[in-house]
Amino acid sequence: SMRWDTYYTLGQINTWLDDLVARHSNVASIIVGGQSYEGRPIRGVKISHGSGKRAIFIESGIHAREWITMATTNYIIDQLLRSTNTEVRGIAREFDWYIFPVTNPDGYVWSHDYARTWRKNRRPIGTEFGVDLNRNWNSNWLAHGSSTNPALDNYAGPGPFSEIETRTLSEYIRSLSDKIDLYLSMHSFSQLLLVPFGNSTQAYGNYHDAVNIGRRAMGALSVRYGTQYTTGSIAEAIYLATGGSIDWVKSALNIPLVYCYEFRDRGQYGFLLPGNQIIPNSEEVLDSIVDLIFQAKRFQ
Ligand code: 0X9
Ligand code: ZN
Repeated sequence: SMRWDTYYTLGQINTWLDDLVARHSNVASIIVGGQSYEGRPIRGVKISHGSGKRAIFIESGIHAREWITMATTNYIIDQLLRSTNTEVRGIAREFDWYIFPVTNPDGYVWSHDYARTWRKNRRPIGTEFGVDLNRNWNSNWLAHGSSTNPALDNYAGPGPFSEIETRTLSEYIRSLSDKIDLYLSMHSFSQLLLVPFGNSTQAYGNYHDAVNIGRRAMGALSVRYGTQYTTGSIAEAIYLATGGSIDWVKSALNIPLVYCYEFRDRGQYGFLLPGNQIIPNSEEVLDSIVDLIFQAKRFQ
């Protein structure tokens, strides 16, 4: 079984996930949400305690170096299947869960084997490598916080959805869009909870509800260890940045509640968050998801 004080390689995650799903085959199955440039499947797990339920979608690890996101998402999968806590068991049963811990598998492998702080995928572009998969979605593509220079970390790619990872995953998400109530995109670091959009600070549709629900959920997150998160739109809380997954999910698919987490810490360790923070980070994030769902039910 999984050790939660160390970061797993892609191979270790796959083996662990296969084993976990085999032991819970009545409710869990391996799903494939897309493909990578180097030919790896984007593997995930579906947890379902019965048909006809609304869905929650978790996308994590789109940035290769943000290792705490893959680890935390794995912990969430583990708890949804094995927790004895009443609330966690409740949310596990109430929704169909579609969870993808490593949406950029090529980049994750590269960050383990050759370059710990690699962010992008691994497609060769001339003499350079990699497109920022969180600038490549077809929502205000290239408008802000994105580069046309393939040498840079925020290179948006030659066009919207030019990358097989974003193209295949977005089609998979679209195929489920009618049933998704909540979409979560997991990143690190800075301790933020972001709502769309990345191109303007203007409020939209249910912006105020989304922010209020998010703020209360970050209150729930802080209870266990005192960790403070800031909630706001991408544009107001960090920087203008377009072509990200949550903007596309919100604008193209109209999913009601859409958030991007930026996990621990606030920069002391940054992307190199020590393994002994995997459990506390995961516990507080799961606390916040329980609260988000509790609120979202009242909101609908
Ligand atoms: O810049 C990003 O892609 C994210 N921050 S990170 O440090 N993890 O790279 C923020 C993404 C916000 N979401 C969108 N722009 N849609
Ligand atoms: Zn990121």
